[in-house]
Amino acid sequence: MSDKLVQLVDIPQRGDARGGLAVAELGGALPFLVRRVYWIHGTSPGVSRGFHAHKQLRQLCVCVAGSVRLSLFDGRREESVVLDSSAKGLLIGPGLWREMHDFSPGAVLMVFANAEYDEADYIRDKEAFIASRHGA
Ligand code: T46
Repeated sequence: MSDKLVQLVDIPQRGDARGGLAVAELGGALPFLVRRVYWIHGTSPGVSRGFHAHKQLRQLCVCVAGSVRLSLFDGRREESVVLDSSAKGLLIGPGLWREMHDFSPGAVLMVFANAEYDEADYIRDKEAFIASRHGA
């Protein structure tokens, strides 16, 4: 079994001579029912985003244009994953501090989530997040 904090999954490619077509389907790349989709775009060079954890939310992140680096932290270990292909998705479960860095010009990060937006699901204080992970 993998000890990775997050899981990279293949997004099936169904393109042909006309161009690309990528599919995220329940039971395929998507292991949960999607209740919300949002996309992050137009992030200025040098700007980082995220800096929070989710208590319950599950997400599949696909960089459909350009590239971005995601940093994940479980309170002890940190992992960094560069997303630069619409053929790869990053599954992020709850309880991980996430930051997004190094957006390329024109980058678009599409996020499929298993719940509606709920600010109460966010932990935006890193010290509080670390304390919660260490049972404090
Ligand atoms: C995450 C990373 C990967 C809404 O009103 N509805 C929404 O569905 C979302 C996602 C955000 N918002 C509001 C809340 C804030 O006032 O939009 C504003 C920006 O959200 P936030 O600062 O959380 O955005 P990011 O880019 O730091 O983080 C986002 C997601 O919020 C978050 O779930 O895991 O992308």
